[in-house]
Order: sequence, then C-alpha cells, then structure tokens
Amino acid sequence: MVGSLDDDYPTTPVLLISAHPQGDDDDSGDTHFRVEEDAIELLAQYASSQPLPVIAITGVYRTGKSFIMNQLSGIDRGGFPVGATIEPCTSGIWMQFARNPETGGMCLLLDTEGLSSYTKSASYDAKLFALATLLSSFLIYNASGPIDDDALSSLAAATAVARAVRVNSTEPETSVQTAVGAGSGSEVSFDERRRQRRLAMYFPRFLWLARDFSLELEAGGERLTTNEYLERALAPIQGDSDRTRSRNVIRTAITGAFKERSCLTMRRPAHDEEDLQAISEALSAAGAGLAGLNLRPEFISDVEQMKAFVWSHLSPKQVNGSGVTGPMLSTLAEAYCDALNAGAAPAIGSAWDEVCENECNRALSQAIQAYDDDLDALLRKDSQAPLDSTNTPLISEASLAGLRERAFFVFQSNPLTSSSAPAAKVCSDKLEQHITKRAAEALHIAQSRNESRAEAMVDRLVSKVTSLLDSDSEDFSLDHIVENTKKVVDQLVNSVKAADPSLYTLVMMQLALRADHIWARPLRVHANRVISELEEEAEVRVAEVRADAEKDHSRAYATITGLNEDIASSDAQLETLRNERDKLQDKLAVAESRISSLEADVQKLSSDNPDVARKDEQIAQLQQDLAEARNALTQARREKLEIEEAAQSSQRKKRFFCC
Ligand SMILES: Nc1nc2c(ncn2[C@@H]2O[C@H](COP(=O)(O)OP(=O)(O)OP(=O)(O)O)[C@@H](O)[C@H]2O)c(=O)[nH]1
Ligand SMILES: [Mg+2]
Repeated sequence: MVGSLDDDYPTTPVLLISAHPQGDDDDSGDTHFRVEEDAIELLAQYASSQPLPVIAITGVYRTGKSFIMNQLSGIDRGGFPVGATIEPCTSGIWMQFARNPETGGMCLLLDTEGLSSYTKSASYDAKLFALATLLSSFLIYNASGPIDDDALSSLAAATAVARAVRVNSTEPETSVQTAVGAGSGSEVSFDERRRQRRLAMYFPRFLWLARDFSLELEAGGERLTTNEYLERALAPIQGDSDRTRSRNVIRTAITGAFKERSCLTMRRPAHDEEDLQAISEALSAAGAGLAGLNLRPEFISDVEQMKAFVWSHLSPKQVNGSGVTGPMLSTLAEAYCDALNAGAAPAIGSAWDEVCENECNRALSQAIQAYDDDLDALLRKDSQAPLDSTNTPLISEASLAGLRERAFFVFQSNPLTSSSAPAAKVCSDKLEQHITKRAAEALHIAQSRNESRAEAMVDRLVSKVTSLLDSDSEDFSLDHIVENTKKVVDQLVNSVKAADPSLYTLVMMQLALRADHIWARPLRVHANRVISELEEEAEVRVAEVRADAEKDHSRAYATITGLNEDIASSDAQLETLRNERDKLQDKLAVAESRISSLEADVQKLSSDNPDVARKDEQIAQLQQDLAEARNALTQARREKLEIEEAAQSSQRKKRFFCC
C-alpha cells in the first residue's frame, strides 16, 4: 500500500488539530487549537456511517510514536513522518484512516505531538494529552524505558487537564491553569474521586507501551506479565511520608482516570547505539515495512505483538452510550478545542450537546432529503402514469404515511435523535412540519391530477359507449345499448370505487356532467340509425314498386298498341265493308229501280202483252234474285254490325288502358 487513496478511503495522514501559539510564552495558555477543515471533511465523507474506533498515541517526544502508528496503519510510504533527528517531528494532532485487519472495520489513528518537548510548556502538553484522551477509544502511552516514578509523574502531569474535564456542565469549572498547577501533588477528596470515577467512563482503554525495554519482568523470583508489571508500578506505596503520599496521589490519579489499562514492552530495535542510529535512519524512511532492515527479531516480534494486542482490544469511541462517528468526533474536537482556547477544561456534557445538535440536524437533513427524494419520485411516477388508469393512485394518505414512516426511520436510525437532548425534539418537530407541508402539497397535486384522471376515464367511457354503437353487433336494440352502457359504467364505477374513494367521487361527478353524452347521445345516434335504416328500406320498396309499375306500364302500352293495331285493321275492314255495302246498296238501288222498272214493265206488259206469263216467270226469277240480293244485304248489314261492335269494344278497351 502507498499513502494515497485506496478503494475505500484516503490513507494519507491529515492534520486534524493544529496548534497556533498566540504569544511568546506557551505557559500563558494562549495556544490556539483549531480543528482543520480538510480533516472535518474527510471524517464526514468517509466515516459518517459507523462509530469509529480511534487509536491515539501520546508520550514523550522522539520516542517512536509515529513509527508505531505507521506499523498500525500498514502504510509502507507516505505515513506519519518519522524523524531521525532530535528535533520534534510531529506537531499538533494528525489523523489517518486504517483498517483493523482482524475485523476489516475502519478505524482512525491519531498521532500526537510529543510531550515534554523543550519547545512546549507543561500546559500545552496537558491540553494535547487531554485532546488525545477525550477523542480516542484506545490510548497508547508511549514511554521509553521502565515504568518508574519519573515516568508516572510525566503521565500524571499530562493527565491534569483531562482529569479536570467536567462530565456535566453543572459541575464547577476548573481552568486549565488551575488544573495544571494542581498537577498531582495534592491529595484527592472523596467527591473528587467520585467525579473521577464517573469521568473514567469517558476515558479510553489505556496501553502503556514501554519502549527500549530491557528489564527482566521478575519480582521475588516470579515472572510477571507486562500487565502485572504495570499494576505493580501503579500500586500504592506503603508509607506515610509526604513524598510517599505525593507518589501515591500520582498513582491514584492514573488508576482513577484509566480503568481499563494494559502494558506491553518493546525491546530495542538494535543492540548498540551505532546500529541504532543507522536503524533509526532506516526506520524513518521505511514506513511500515521492516523487511530488509537489520532489526533484532525480538523487536519485530514485539511490534507484531503490539499490533495484535491493539487490534484485538479495539472498540468504537463511545460517549453517553452512543458510538461516535467521524462527524461526531470532529464536533467533539471542536467543542474541546473551543473550551481549551477559552482557558477552560473541556466539558463533555456541553460538547456532547453540540454533537447531539449536529447529529440531529444531520439526521433531519438526511430524513428530509429521503422524504423529498421519495416524494419527488412518487410525484414523477404519478405524473407519468396513464391518466385513464384505474390503478390504485400512487399519491394517497396511505402512501404518504409510508413515506413519512420511512423518513422517520431515516431520522431515528441516528441513535442521537432518540436521546434526551433538546435538539432531538426540535429536529423531530421540524421533520414533522416539513412532511406535513409537503404531504399537503402532494395531496393538492394528486387532487388536481385525480380530476384530470376522472375526466380521462369518463372520456374513455364515452368513446367506449360510442364504439359499442359503432360495433358490428347485430343486436342494435335499445335494451342492448342501455344494457351495454350500464355494463361499462358499472365497470368503471366499481373499479374506481375499489381503487380510491376520492377518485370515485370525482368520477361520479364527471359521470353526472357527461350524462347526456353517455345516455342521451347514444340513444339519439341509435334513433338516427333506425330512421336511416327505415329510409333505406322505404327507398328499396319504392324502387321495387316503381320497377313493377314500369313493367305494368310497358305491358299495358304493348296491349294498347296491339289494340290500336286491331282497331286500325277493324277500321280498315269496316271501311272495306262500308265500301262493299255502298256498292251493294248501289247495286240494290239499281236492282230496286230495275225491279220497279221491271215491275212497271211487267205491269205494262201484263196488261199489254200476252206473254205476260212468260214475263211472270222472268219476274219470278227477278224476284228470286231480289230476295237473294236482300239476303246478301242483310248478311252484309249483320257483318257490319259485328265489325262495328268489335270496333266499339276495341275503343272501350283503349280508353280503359289509357286511363
Ligand atoms: N531507540 C529506538 N528508536 C526508535 C524506535 N522506533 C523508532 N525509533 C526511531 O526513533 C526516531 C523517532 O521516531 P518517531 O517515530 O519520529 O518518534 P516520535 O515519537 O513520533 O517523535 P516526535 O513526533 O518528534 O515526538 C526515529 O529515528 C525512529 O526510527 C525504538 O523502538 N527504539
Ligand atoms: Mg511523531
């Protein structure tokens, strides 16, 4: 690994708290601590979801603290700077993300500026120690050599400010100067001890890391564990002298502050000073990688043991039972820095109130964001849904209640929102107000969209009803139309009724408004269609009648023509007969005149001539001729009468047909 961004988080150390001297003399307590923006951003960006285990290292300067942190980070290059000279290397408090190889979880390493540097005051050291203590869940106190009175005094002095920290803001405030001044020299009162016990709950697990340790851990012929060695060193010393009391106060201060404590020893990396110098330079450049360096195997083994111990005893930073995430840690750091900058010992209670307020506000923003995202997505989906769909509406009292529940779930997933901090209630109320306002807006949008939906549904119904009329169905009866219309109306009403009561009301209103289109218009269309069918039928009937009449007419015409021809031929025959009659009449007249003349002649002859007899015969003959002529005439007259009757009959028929 190198000190750059890996898959999950950046691995380059970043300055978390910078220290800025305000005057020439650090003892004035004027050092100004500032939490750096870059660090705040990184903590927010990469460590906001989970409580963060925080390992801090503190101790006398130039004792290999940064080296230890690099071993924990596992970064070969680009880790915390390790200095090979006697100049203090680390300044302020640096941070670096690392991964616990045992759990895979992310943790934070805090490398602090060395204590007891010739450039800094006791007050500055105590403040720095207090910050490292209050911000970490695992504190490594790095000290070179055995745990003796000097080492314990240094630690006790460093813990002065940390021990002056107030759990509640109601506790009397102690200034940094007073805390440092009091040091560990005075005996601790009963109340103070009780306060210290409470405070210890906020303190981290403590590891005394004894470097360059070369002593055999034995006492009274028995081997001691490193922890037993520490406990022996911290155990009260028998005696009643002032010095003994003072030494015991130091021990009580340490044991009172750190309830969970352990000790590990590490041997020197090399045997002699020359080698050590060379190795020191190599270590300064090596980062976490120790391979290839001429190190004592014991040292390497101690490093591994230290790492294994730290990783297996690591737990997230907690305050008041809540895990501290990256953003919460930066809020705490800011609150503690503010208190130290103001010359006061930090108050965990008020720092925690700030954390709660920040966290509640953050949870509020996340919950509002979640609610707005959900609601906007729902509104978008609703606006894209087909208007005439009878599906259950996306925006309803029920669906909005679901969104509200989710928003509150997001809000409450931050445990600090259910704390007793006033910010929790304020933010919860703000979330409720926001949800109420947005839900009302959404319902208003849904209402107007429902109106459009109801309109679209009834539009569709109208066209369905119309298409029923246009269908090829044989059954166009009024009952059929009414029945089908009723069916589609019932279908719509039932589906909407089941889906959404408010949509149902709107659909019913639309049905009432469009009643003419749904009921009257189809009937009108039906009536028109029936009328046009009747008209078509009538037209066909008229055409048939007309065709029949035309046929009759041509038949009659043919008959009349025939009769006319008959009449004409009858007329011609009549004419002929008339001519013949006239001729016969002429003949008859000639015959009668001849008869008369003959009769006259007969008369005369009879009288004059004897031959009358003969003449009589002739007369008889003539009379016979006359009788025949008369018969012929009678016959002719009869025929004429018949022809005239026939002609008259034809005339009558013609007149009848012509009418
Ligand atoms: N004697 C000794 N030197 C070590 C050990 N570990 C590291 N060093 C060397 O000690 C020197 C200082 O190391 P750092 O890690 O910079 O020490 P530090 O405590 O962080 O120093 P400051 O930040 O200045 O307080 C370097 O040259 C390291 O190589 C060790 O166990 N024993
Ligand atoms: Mg350092």
